[in-house]
Amino acid sequence: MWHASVLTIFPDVFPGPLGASLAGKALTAGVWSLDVIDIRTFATDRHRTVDDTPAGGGPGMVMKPDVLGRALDTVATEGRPRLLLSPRGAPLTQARIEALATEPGVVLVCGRFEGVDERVIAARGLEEVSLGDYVLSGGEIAAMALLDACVRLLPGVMGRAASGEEESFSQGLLEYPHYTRPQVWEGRPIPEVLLSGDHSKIAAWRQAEAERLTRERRPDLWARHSGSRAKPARRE
Ligand code: JBK
Repeated sequence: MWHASVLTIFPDVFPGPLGASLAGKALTAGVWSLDVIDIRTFATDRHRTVDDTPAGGGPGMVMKPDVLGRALDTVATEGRPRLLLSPRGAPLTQARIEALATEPGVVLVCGRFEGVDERVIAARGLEEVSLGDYVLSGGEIAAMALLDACVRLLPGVMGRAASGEEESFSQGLLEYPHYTRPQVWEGRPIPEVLLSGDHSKIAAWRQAEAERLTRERRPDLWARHSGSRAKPARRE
């Protein structure tokens, strides 16, 4: 069974929204399992200290390597990658999520404070991965996002609806626009082609719309998509 271990100082926030979604049903159904490890239980002092001031000075606090190291050493990793959710990591992509979903599972470390002592990252082989270039107050929400993205790919979690979506994403394009009844809403009609019943015309329209949206909104994705299609090199 695909197995996730999450190390956090806020164990109560798990499974959080994962418990309500498809991922939650799959968890109950035994498609995957989740164990949440409270890092604080590995502190040894009276105050259960998990952080300390940064060496060299400066603002904020740093997660102590000894406490996190002990917590990690209780997790039977068994071929699962150990990931630290961190803005310093490589941005997660659908391709990486697909790879993680085919692993035996993941071990996720949620950082808090200004960071995690560099030595425990090195000593326990933590790979930093990021949700995006913005500041969160900790890795918990990022860990939930990663888990949601992986779990929906596990066999039997989603029906056919998912596969189509994935296909369009792995094509490297944004989704085409969607419509449903009523046929006219607040004076806005559904595009005529979608009511034509001409399936090849509909497919062509959707492809063109997906390409237009990607060009307009995500020039980065568009450059990769259009650059990756085998086009004869232009000679000048
Ligand atoms: C960020 O995964 N992240 O992107 C992440 C994790 C923890 C703190 C952060 O600020 N961006």
